[in-house]
Amino acid sequence: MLGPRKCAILAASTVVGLLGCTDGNLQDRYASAVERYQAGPAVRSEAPYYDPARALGAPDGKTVALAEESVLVVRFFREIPDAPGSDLRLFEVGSDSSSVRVSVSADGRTFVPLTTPGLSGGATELDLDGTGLPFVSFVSLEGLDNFGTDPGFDLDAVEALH
Ligand SMILES: [Ca+2]
Ligand SMILES: [Ca+2]
Repeated sequence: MLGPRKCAILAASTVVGLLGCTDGNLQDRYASAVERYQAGPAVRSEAPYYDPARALGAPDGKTVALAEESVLVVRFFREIPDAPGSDLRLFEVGSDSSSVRVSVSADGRTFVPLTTPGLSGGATELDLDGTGLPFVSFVSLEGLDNFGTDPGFDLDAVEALH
């Protein structure tokens, strides 16, 4: 009974898989989906920086404000390995001394904190070394302050370096 239906689903997912190949391979260099988003109380829901999709894709100057109590989890549709040196790069716009706590996960459920916080004013490189995870696909960012005109850490993009 399930046979034909399963085949149809497999065929459909193969098509999606082919179309999604650009997302799953080399071009999936930047976070491509919002897994979870909670805006802190300092973030106004009508403001442009409320939109977490602004953290997806390559850096474009459009940011989501990760204010105090904001949590954003972005996803890569591939495994980012812990290779020698830095493995992730955060792009932040502005220089208001904001910071963000970063955690990573392979499965989207168990997150391991990184010792290096994301810091405002450009790019912060992060190393998976020490997390015990051979690879990750999820990056969680928690806002720690409300500094700046757009409150908190102004996240533009998350890049995988390998
Ligand atoms: Ca590394
Ligand atoms: Ca952006």
